[in-house]
Amino acid sequence: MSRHPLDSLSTDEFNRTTAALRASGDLIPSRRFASITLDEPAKATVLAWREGDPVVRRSLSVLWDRADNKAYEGIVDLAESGADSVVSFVHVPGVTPNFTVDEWHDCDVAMKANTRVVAALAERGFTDLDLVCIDVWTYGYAVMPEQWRDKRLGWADIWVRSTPTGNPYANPVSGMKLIVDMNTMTLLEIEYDTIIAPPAPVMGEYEPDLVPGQTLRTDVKPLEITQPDGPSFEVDGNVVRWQNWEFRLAFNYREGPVIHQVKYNDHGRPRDIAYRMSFAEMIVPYRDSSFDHYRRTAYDIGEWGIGYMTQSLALGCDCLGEIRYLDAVLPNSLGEPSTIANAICLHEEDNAVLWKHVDSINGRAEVRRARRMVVSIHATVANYEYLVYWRFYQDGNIECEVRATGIMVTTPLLEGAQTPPTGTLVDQRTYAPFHQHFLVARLDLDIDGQDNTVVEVDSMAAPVGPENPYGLAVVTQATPIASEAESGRQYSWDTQRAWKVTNPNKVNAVGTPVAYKLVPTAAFPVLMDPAMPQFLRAPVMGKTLWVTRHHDDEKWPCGTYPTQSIDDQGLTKWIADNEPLIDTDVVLWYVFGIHHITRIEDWPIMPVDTVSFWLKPFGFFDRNPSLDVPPQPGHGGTAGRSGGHGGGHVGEGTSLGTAGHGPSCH
Ligand SMILES: [Cu+2]
Repeated sequence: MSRHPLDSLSTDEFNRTTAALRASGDLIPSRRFASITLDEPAKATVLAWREGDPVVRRSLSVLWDRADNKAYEGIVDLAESGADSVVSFVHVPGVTPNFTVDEWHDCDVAMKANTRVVAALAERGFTDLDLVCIDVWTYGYAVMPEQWRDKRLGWADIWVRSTPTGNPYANPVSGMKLIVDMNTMTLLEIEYDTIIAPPAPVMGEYEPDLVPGQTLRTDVKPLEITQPDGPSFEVDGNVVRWQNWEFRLAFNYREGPVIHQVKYNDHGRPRDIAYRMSFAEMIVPYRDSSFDHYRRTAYDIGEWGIGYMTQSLALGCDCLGEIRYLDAVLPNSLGEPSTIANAICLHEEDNAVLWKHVDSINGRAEVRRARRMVVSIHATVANYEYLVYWRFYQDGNIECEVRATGIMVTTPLLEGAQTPPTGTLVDQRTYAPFHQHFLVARLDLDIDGQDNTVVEVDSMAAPVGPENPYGLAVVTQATPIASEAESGRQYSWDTQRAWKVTNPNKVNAVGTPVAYKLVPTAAFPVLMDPAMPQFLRAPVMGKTLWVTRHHDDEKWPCGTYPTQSIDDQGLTKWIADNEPLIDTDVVLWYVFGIHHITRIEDWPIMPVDTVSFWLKPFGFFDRNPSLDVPPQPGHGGTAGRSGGHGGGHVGEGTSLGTAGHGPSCH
């Protein structure tokens, strides 16, 4: 039952898609599905749609043929009558669709059954294949062996765990890569380094019973989060409503969660903020040219799909408190759907103080606690995990946080060898190479409607002169990003640069255009020659922010098919026509992530590295929009007597703990 044009495909719709393609003769036994997803209706169509209108449902399938490696795109119309039809089925020349989870597992099985692989491992002393993990990756075209560039080609690392439940990524089999034809699952070659370091004596375990001498802390007391009356949000189909916010959730194999039609109810008036927000690409170049790592540039969204990698979440472990979960449904490579139970976590969190002031004269304290609404997923991409949190705040802020955890890739060194300058020594004779995780957030913001202008705002010191005799004046300079020729903006620490998405047609109470500000945190430079092959595939990495004019078909900044790509078929192509960007429907592409200079403390499992960016109202509201947040009922305490400017002390010489039960905080 479809209720809205943006609802993700259901189990039934996946099944009907494969049935229609089989009936039409397009799904022959040699073909596999790289993906099936909602053929998302055009933005204009969705915005014109009203409750009760007919819902057009179409699926988009990407298939490839394992017999001849050709790729196809198929559109199936999922008619309300049930009379489904294949609208189109076309060969897409010269592209390689994303790799699938099925192939990752099939490759592991096939290589362990290969006599050459078994013999090569035995030669190194590895005879228990149950301890071996074959971890297949994809390539960029330029680093693929020339003779196999026409193949669906994988290259595989080999890892060996120390015990059956040990860290699968603790012990690399260094200097040896398997080159695999992924269509036939045949081994084409074993590539060897010229000099091979023997396994290093590492302690790579994190499960307590495997860590020698590990005892667990005994001073962690229970911490319960309860909401006796339930959470303050409601989930209505795929729509979430909470504290003036409303948005619609979707999920697909590639982006994972997609947040649509974000609105804020401003005193009874629902106001648009975003049409669609998601992660459009992730590029992880390893910045180490050694044999083990030069191929290692991962596109976890375009090559694999973080939707496919999304894990079921466990209450009390992954999420704490009063949780509502949404399931996700995705197909395997045969087109058969299955459900990821508890894929998306929805919950409220306390986030300390929202606003506060203590009146120094009369001692009155007014304080509000902050809450945020969180939408989160966890994706496991082989050795790494990415935890994604979209957070909505009571003051109109939106925060997008990503936490990286999991296991770093490591390499053994030869006895007595220096650690290369491209990595950090993390254990005995073992280093972890530097790498970067570039995430590209696609932010189709609509600030009070679609006609918006992006303005780059720099802070600068005004010249010293009669108007500014002490050189104290700081001014801001706002420069509109006028057309796509000016797309590709760089963060500037020196000017504390930020970008505002303004609606020049709508003003706030003081007469300035309403806006939201993109606060550019977690940005870092690519540090790569733009003529190099991995840069040519993903020039999006080279700038902090790109702005484009909205087009429904512009979703993937490194191209629809970045797997085995030579060069960019995305952003740089879209901006080549230099479309105007003033007072029009703009899309922001924010590039952020983790510049991972590896640490010893990241071994053997990384405590989360946390990065985020913010979207903050900037003249969107007429004043602090959270004045209406009620005080905490029945609790609180006075702040004690204030000691003047910023120097207050709490309580009166008693312990801090006794100050809490005085008069209420309102
Ligand atoms: Cu990392």
